[in-house]
Amino acid sequence: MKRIVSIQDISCLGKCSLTVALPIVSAMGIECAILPTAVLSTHTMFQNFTCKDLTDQIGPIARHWKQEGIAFDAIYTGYLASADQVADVCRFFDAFKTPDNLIFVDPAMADNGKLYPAFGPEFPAEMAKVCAKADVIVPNLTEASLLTGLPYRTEYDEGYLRELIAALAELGPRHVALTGVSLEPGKLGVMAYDRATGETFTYFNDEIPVRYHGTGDVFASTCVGGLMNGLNLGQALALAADYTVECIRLTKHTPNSNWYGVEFERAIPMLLRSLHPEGA
Ligand code: PXL
Repeated sequence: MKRIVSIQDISCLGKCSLTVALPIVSAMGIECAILPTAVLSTHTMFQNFTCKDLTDQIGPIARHWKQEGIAFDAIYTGYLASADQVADVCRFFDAFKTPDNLIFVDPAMADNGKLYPAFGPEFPAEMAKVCAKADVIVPNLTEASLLTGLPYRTEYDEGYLRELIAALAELGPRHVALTGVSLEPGKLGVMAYDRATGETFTYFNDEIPVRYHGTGDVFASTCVGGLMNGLNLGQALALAADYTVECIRLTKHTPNSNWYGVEFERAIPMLLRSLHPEGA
């Protein structure tokens, strides 16, 4: 059985980060070890959230795992607690990277043109160091602009997306998948680029005009699960996009649900049917 480790926070309530990654990756038949970066009462869109930074646990946990001879098929990072934590996460990569495993980085730090409230202006440059070590990164447009210093635009053309992707690839990752992008009204999807082959991949669904917290984490977790099940990156991105859309479709009639995340649990049967169309 394949095993990954997911390095991100536990928001105790509000369906995002580890409370999304654990069930989705597990449902896809992959063991999901966790390295919590912080424990928060809720995600940071709620007022007055509590936060215990766990930076001082990363080194000791990594050392114990090394002593036990533990290895991972993928290391999947998301929301990090602080800029100080970046060096520890990079050291974790150096300790557990092998020629065969995958470093998957969701630089979860911003959306809708703004950094998340817990981060200061120095944070994107630190997150760029994490992205530099990745095989795959999955930023949204806001994160892409903060990582590269290019302007954030809500109206754009394909040239702008290609410029962002080229600048992100310059940071160092082999694959860049820009999420939440649109090239025609009513469609929303992903544009990916493979620096080694120069190939571009796009995948779009009909846009559902509602926004939920935590859908980036649903998308990233599904993509990692797909890759660990042997899908290529294009297939994994398409599966992740379809599942995320299905979660939104199932949630959109629930009143006041935006902050509480999508009802991803209800769409797990659809995810598994898509992952195993032959019924295995
Ligand atoms: O879904 C991204 C995320 C993860 N973890 C925490 C967050 C956010 C987004 O705001 O606040 C704590």
